[in-house]
Amino acid sequence: MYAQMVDTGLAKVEDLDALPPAERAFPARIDADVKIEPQDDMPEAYRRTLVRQIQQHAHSEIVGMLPEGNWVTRAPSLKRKAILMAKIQDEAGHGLYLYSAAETLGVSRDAMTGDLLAGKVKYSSIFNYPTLTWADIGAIGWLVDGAAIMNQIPLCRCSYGPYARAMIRICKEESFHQRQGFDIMMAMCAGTPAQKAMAQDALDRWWWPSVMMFGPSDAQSVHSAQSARWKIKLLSNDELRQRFVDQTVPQAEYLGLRIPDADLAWNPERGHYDFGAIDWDEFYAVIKGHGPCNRERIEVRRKAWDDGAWVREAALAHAAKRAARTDDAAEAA
Ligand code: FAQ
Repeated sequence: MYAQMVDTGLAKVEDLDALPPAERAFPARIDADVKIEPQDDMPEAYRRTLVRQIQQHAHSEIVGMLPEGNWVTRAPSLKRKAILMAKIQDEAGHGLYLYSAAETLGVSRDAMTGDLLAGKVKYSSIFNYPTLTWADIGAIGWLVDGAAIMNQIPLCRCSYGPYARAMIRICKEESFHQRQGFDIMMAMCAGTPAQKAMAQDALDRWWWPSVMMFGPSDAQSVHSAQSARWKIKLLSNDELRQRFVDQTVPQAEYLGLRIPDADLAWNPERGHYDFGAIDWDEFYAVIKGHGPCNRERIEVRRKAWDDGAWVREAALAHAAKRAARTDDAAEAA
């Protein structure tokens, strides 16, 4: 549903003639939509930007499993439990594709995890909010996966090959996730008044954090201009946010739910919904580590990393033994 609907927004990059000849090759490739591959020459700043964004994205997928994992044991039926477990497993897979894509840029997974645990890199603000009721699982699928798809479809066409290719499969799976969330919301909205009230409460709490997920306004976004020039970003934070609002409002109407924004109104001149002011103080507090669940999320990741140390050690020892056996066999032959 979603994956096919999002315009990828490719744009021209810059005036190549204005650059010294030695610096034209890279932007010319970008301009011609030739993918940049790991072995290609690339400006160091391009590499660093990708490492930052892709690892932040990977960490988000992994940390994003935690709010939902909280509900595996409490899902209301066996079927819902199985669906939720499959979704959470998908998110783990997304994290792995993305860590692998970042590794092609010469950064190790250990280093990326170290940076996350040391608070040097971010993960998505949205995963610092708690999941209080089952309806929150519906709201996450509907809104958070819906917002993630809106942002990620253009990334399938971004300039870095391994990232773009990883995003194709991720987007297909996110489409399924969005539908399962909407399905939970439909069931709750067609249920008892108490269930519908629970769905409304989840929308009330998840709406604004979902709108914030797209990042700061274009005027405040520090990386956007350069990332757009490199075709890492094909649509701006505000463009994507507007598309998300436009697409989601009719869905809320279909569910019979009210979006918690008194200023939300269709603007026929713009052909878009106008919406109210975003609480940027809240956004910046959350990304600086002061959201409701930041500390808890990092503690869980740290424990998982520490508890898994013996598995990594065993896997390395096993790989070393196998390599030694292969060498011995080659020498004997
Ligand atoms: N949260 O200059 P910009 C998902 C930071 S996946 C935290 O605009 P940029 C799947 C930004 O890093 C969700 N930090 O930055 C799922 C920068 O700080 P830095 C993740 C944020 O990179 C669903 C500073 O603010 N998706 O949900 C956020 O050009 C359900 C200035 O911002 C991706 O990562 C934020 N929301 O644009 C899983 C997509 N926004 O790094 C489980 C790929 C901004 O200088 C369950 N990433 N910041 O310290 C992107 O598209 C971009 O990186 C943006 C930010 C759009 C997120």
